[in-house]
Parts: sequence; structure tokens; C-alpha cells
Amino acid sequence: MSSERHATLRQIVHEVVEHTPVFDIHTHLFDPAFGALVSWGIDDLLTYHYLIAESLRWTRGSNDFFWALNKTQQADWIWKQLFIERSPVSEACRGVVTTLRLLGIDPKERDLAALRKHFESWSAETYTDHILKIAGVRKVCMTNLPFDDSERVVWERGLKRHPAFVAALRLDPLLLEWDKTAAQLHGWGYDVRGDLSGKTIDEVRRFLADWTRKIDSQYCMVSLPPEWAFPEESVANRLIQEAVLPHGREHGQAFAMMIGVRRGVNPALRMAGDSVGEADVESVERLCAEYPDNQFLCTMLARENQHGLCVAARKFKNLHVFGCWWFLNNPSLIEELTRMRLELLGLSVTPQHSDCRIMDQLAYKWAHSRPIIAEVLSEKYSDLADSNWQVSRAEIQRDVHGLLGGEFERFISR
Ligand code: HDL
Ligand code: ZN
Repeated sequence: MSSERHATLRQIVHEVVEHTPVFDIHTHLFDPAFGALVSWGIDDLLTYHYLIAESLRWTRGSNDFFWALNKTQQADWIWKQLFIERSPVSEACRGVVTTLRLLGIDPKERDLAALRKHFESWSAETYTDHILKIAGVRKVCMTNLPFDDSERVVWERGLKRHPAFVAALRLDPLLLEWDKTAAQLHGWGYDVRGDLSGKTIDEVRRFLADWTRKIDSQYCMVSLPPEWAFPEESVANRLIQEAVLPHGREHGQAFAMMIGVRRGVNPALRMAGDSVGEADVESVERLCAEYPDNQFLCTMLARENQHGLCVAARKFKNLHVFGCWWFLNNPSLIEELTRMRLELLGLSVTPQHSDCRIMDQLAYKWAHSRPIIAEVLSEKYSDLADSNWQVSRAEIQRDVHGLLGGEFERFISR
């Protein structure tokens, strides 16, 4: 096998992956119509909770000094800690530098005040379309929380939606904070009781149906702690089994589980204070086995769970694995997970989602992931070429479209 043929094949794969539009299936971004909820620009980039955690590592004692700063002052401080006094080699730091490059801003310009000027001429609307274009993203799935007052008021007022933004119904408050959320639902006119008695289950299903329709939800989702188990007597599991999954079957809503997050292990870091724990893949298998008519999406946060999750997906065709989530969204682990997934699941997987919180991040997160996915995929095609199985450009385009959101769209289609 001459390296030249590999080189040509490799070049085609990188080109196709680079230019295939992405459906980013899980983000915390907002349609520009959400106004103040939209995060974008250099100060939001620098005060991303990943960078808050990394910059505070260079301090001793209380973090209160940091929380007392306003956003501009926080960004100035983080810039100094992570970009001026040290080289920005972490993945989250590198992301800021990549974003500047993709925006045509010379990263050698290390003067933050001068950098801020490059962002002054944009509005949330114009900037959104600009970022979608340079990131090559065709569709962005938001994380939508009816329980959040500032978001709910926009949905209830009505909004002209951006064509590229779709919604997903986030259920953490419903499933993991039932006592508090039951009171909220009751206040909205749903006849629910804390002990789940009476018409509670039907009323939770009515709530789910109302909001699925209101936001045109693509799927519903929850993040779960590492100790989540199934079967197990819990309010969360009762609501999942008696309300969420029947709702999913009736309204064609896949159920996405993001498992392994330990919330607030260091409250002094606020949103940056969450950590990871190894979870139980067998519980995922048992849920998929018990509910063969539901579609399940799953991503797990612990590196140790990744192989078992791939094997679980081999056993259950109603389980679709996605993303290199959070602490796994680093080049070394994206490569490891993508290689493992292609080898075990072929193309029936969605290798990546961005989890972006700031609009600009779409540019860097996909610029960082695409070459890694392309490199692993071209290696797999080269292995086939060694046995004279030549993939055409059209076949590569078909396969890559599937990996970058097309297969996900098929899996959740109602
Ligand atoms: O629960 C989630 O959806 C996580 O992605 C958290 O939002 C986390 O804070 C995050 O932003 N990870 O990238
Ligand atoms: Zn997320």
C-alpha cells in the first residue's frame, strides 16, 4: 500500500470533514431572539467556567476576591493569569486563541483592551450568523429550561425563531428537584402533588406535552449523578418510567441521559464546581432492555465508562451514543473515544457535540474536533484500502454527514 494513496485518501477525508455542515446536538447556546440570554464576545469567552476553574488554580485561599469583580474585571484577571503570565496551552485556553484566529484577529495582539474593539461592531444577530458560517454549523440544539424564569418568559411572550436553532427540553429540575419543581408546576396550574399521588403523573405528562409543543422539542434530556441506578426506587425513576418514557413514545421524543456528573463538589467555584464520577452502564442497559419502544441517547462523563457504553450500544439498537462530554472534550480523549466508537459501533454514533455556552465557542470547538475525527476516519478507510476496498468521495460525504448529525437526525426522527 503506497503511502501516496493513503495521502490522497487522507486529504479527501480531511477536506470532506472540514466542509461538511454540522448539527451540534447539545449546546447551552440561545437563539439570538433570547436577547440578554445570548453569550458572545471576548469577555464571555474569558469568563467561561472552564477558565474560571483553571485561573483560580494559581491562587491561594478564598475565591471571594474573584466573585467580587465584575465581568470585565474577571476577564482582565483571567487573561493575565492564563494568557500573559503563562502560555495558554490548556484546551479551553487554546480555544480562545483559535477563536481569535478564526475571527481574523491576530492572536499576537495580546492587549485585551485592543482585542475588545474587534467585538464592538457586532450585534448578537449578526455575530450569530457570522459564527455559524465560520464554524460550519447548520443546526444548533439548545438546552431549554421552562423552569428558568428568564427563559420561560421569552417562550411565553413568543419569539421569531432563528432557523438554525432547535430546542431540547431539559428535565433536571423535574426529575432531580421534584419537591421544589412540583410547587412550580402547581403554581402553573398542573394538579401535581409532592407524593406523586392523585393526577400527578397525568399532569406531569400534560406539562411535558405542553412544553414539547411550545418549543418544538427535538428530544428531552437530563444529567444524572454517577450513583443513578435502574431499577431503583426513586422519585426520578418513577417520573422517568411513568411520565417521561410514555411521553417519549406518544410524542416521538428520544430520552437523552448525560450520566456521571457530581454537582457542586467545590461550591466555592460556583458553576465551575462540578466534577466527575464513574457511573453504572448496566443501569443504562437495563433501561434500554425494559423500554425497547423508547429511543435513548447517552453520553457519560467518566473516561472509565466509555468502553462499556459502546458495548451497551452494540447490545441495544435503541441506544445512541454521543459526544465527548465536558472533561472528555480534549484532543487526546476525543481521539481515544472516536477510535473506540468507530471500531465498536461503526458509523451508528455521533462522535461529538460542543456543549458551547458562548456563541464564539462554536468556531473553536468544531475547528478542534473536526481534524481529529477526520484523522481517525481516514485511518479506518486506509485499513479498508489495504484490502482494496476503495471508498468514493460520495461515500465519504455520506458517512461524514451521518457522523456530524445526520445519523442523530435519523435516530430521533418521529
Ligand atoms: O449538564 C450539562 O449539560 C453540562 O454540559 C454542564 O452544563 C456543564 O457545566 C458544561 O457546560 N459542560 O461543558
Ligand atoms: Zn451541557
